[in-house]
Amino acid sequence: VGLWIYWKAQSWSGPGTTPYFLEELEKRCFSYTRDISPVDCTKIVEAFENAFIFKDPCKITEEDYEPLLKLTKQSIPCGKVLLWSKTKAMAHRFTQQRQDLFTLEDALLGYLADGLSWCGFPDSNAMNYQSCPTRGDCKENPVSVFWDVASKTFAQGACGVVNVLLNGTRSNAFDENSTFGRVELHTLKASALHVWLLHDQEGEPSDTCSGSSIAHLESIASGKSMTFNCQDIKSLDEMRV
Ligand code: C8R
Repeated sequence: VGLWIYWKAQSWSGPGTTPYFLEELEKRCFSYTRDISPVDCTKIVEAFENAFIFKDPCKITEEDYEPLLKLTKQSIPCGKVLLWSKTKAMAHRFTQQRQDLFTLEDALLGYLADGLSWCGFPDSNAMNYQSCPTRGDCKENPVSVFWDVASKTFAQGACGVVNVLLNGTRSNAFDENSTFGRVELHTLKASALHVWLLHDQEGEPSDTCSGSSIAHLESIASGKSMTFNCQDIKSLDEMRV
């Protein structure tokens, strides 16, 4: 019973570290950088590991990821960034077809971490393969802090027209609490924001460009002196970027 209580006390509500986490990072790094010359994947994997190893998984800071960010810096041409919220698969399908357009997962940093889970312990160099904290357990966990700082860095680097693919089948297509609404939008320094609001082929849309959540987004964009545009679309084929 004592052991069970100890076990319960130690467990977080998210999935544990992905098996072979470091090997997976290394594999992804090599495959991404095959044709790019001066990238040191060993260094990159080390920097990733050092961000959370031997640390309390509820006390991770953006600074912990600084060395990794430095090693994976990339600049994306103006007008070629695609942000998304609640449309991950669609956004990636689109950038697969359009090799000149980039989501964060098409950049090295996002490519490395996409779909993975990771965390450690304060007093050991082991990784926790049993469970990792989610935002509900504690906000400053390795995965949440990573996506926040990666998204912030990605959005900061965007210039010209920034495209964002939002989900029109949700009642609030623009969600202030999403990474897009909470982090990316506020750090953008681009000149314009183009919203593509994707609806179902059939069925009534839940939210449209004339709805209140998009109006709210427009007011935030205007406050940042960004030109604003929104287009309701029923298929990715209508996305003319
Ligand atoms: N971005 C955020 N989160 C990301 C991500 C990414 O690129 N890639 C992955 N796998 N994740 P959501 P959002 C994971 O609610 O919150 C960037 C994280 O675990 O549908 O608005 C990207 O540039 C994260 O908690 O979208 C994009 O523009 C969820 O997926 C926004 O931020 C977030 O899924 C999307 O973030």
